[in-house]
Amino acid sequence: MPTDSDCLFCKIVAGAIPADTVYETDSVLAFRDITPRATVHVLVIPKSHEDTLGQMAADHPAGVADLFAAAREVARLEGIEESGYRVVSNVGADAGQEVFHVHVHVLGGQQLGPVGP
Ligand code: IU
Repeated sequence: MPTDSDCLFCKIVAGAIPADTVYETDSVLAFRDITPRATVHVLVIPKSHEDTLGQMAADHPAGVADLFAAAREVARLEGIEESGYRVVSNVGADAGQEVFHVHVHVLGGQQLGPVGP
């Protein structure tokens, strides 16, 4: 499995940095964001390192499908599947991507504002 020794999320996958895991499969890990921006704020990441969702969509589209399936499962486990939730990924600098290991944010548990800048 490709890893990047300098990557924070690869270190979480390896267990070298602790995380509050809420869901895990062979290919995906979901854990609570350390700075939650909503009542529920969980990050879903592939265990295999890729920098951005855009790159992953080009290189490994089946893995992108796995991420979204896991996001739905996180929503079910967190009890927000019926009330609604947001799945969002920042891709690159203008979007404000801080960690260059693919992740989708699962946000919910409250009324969310409009998507925008
Ligand atoms: P972004 O889409 O790359 O901006 O999101 C990165 C997220 O990773 C952000 O919401 C951080 O709060 C979160 N995070 C984390 O959960 N644990 C960490 O140790 C670090 C960042 I650094």
